[in-house]
Amino acid sequence: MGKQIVTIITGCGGMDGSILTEKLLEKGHKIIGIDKWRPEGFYINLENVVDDPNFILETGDITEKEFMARMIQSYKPDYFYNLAAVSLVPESFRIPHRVFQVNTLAVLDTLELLRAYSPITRFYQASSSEQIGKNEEDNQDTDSRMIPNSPYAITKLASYHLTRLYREAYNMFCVNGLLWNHEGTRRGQTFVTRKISKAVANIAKGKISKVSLGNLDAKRDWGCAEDFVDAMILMMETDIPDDYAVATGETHSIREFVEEAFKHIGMDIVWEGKDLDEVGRDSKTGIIRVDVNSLYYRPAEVRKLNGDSTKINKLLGWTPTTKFKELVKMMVEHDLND
Ligand code: F7E
Repeated sequence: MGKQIVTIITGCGGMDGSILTEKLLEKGHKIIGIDKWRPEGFYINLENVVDDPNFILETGDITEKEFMARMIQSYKPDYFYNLAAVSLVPESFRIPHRVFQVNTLAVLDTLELLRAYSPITRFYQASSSEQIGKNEEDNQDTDSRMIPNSPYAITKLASYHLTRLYREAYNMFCVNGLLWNHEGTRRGQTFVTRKISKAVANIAKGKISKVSLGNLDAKRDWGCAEDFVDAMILMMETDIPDDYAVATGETHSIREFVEEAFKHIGMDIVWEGKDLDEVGRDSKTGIIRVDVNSLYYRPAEVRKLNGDSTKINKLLGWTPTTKFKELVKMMVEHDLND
């Protein structure tokens, strides 16, 4: 039997981190999961793996260099997936300095530590379609002009280039997964898709009467987290390190997501009014089920994202299995049964 593969995953308790942990445990890896300390019982997404003998949870903060040095020096991982981040875009307008520390400086420190102590480790950086920002062209990919439009996007763009540079300058195996929005039943409820699916389910259960949202006209290319995690693994297991765009190629507005989600509880939403006065009513009863609250507007918005994953499809054979309609259905049904 060969040596067991050792993999560090930062942000292992998040949506992507927990899915990746499960998939790599199935492949026989020993997983060192790094996440911030949280009160006992809070790692809901890790329920399936906490008792696995091949899973070690290391609580700590990726901005603490001594902690990260200890992780890298003691485990000397074969693979390092950096999925930890402040990932909610509005948060980056509120606490930009902290977001730079987590999303950029910690990445720089990690790359430096790997270069010094474990240069053969393969490194994955969770890059983001938000980096494309104000560039609204169709079929965006890694070659698109990047015009980041939030502190979050700027931190991710800096880390994207650091990752590319360490690959080119030091010949390290460093890859960027430029991932468009990806969602699922483990998605946090502050992100718009899960906020909607959860609210629709709670409306059906009679727990709440409506959901309040921000910009209904922003468009996103939403894929399924499980598919996108498969893409990460492919990028890390191929021979040549590179950067890849991962998207479904379909783009839909928040408004369309709302309409599609309500259909699953038998409601058709009809819109009336404009901007902050817009509401969505149940077509049968006239009851307001959606309204708009300026609280959820951002100081600067990314209006349209639409990715093109031709490169990863051609080179690594990746293709999305779940697109918009199935994704909405899966999320609403899950929340209805919750
Ligand atoms: O917003 C609009 C909002 O927060 C999507 C992160 O994973 O994907 C994600 O970033 C859109 C925006 O995701 C609400 O203005 C309307 O236009 O679900 P979101 P995001 O900002 O696109 C990228 C790829 C990442 O890398 C990020 O880490 O929906 N919107 N009303 C709303 N958004 C939220 N959160 N809440 C609302 O009530």
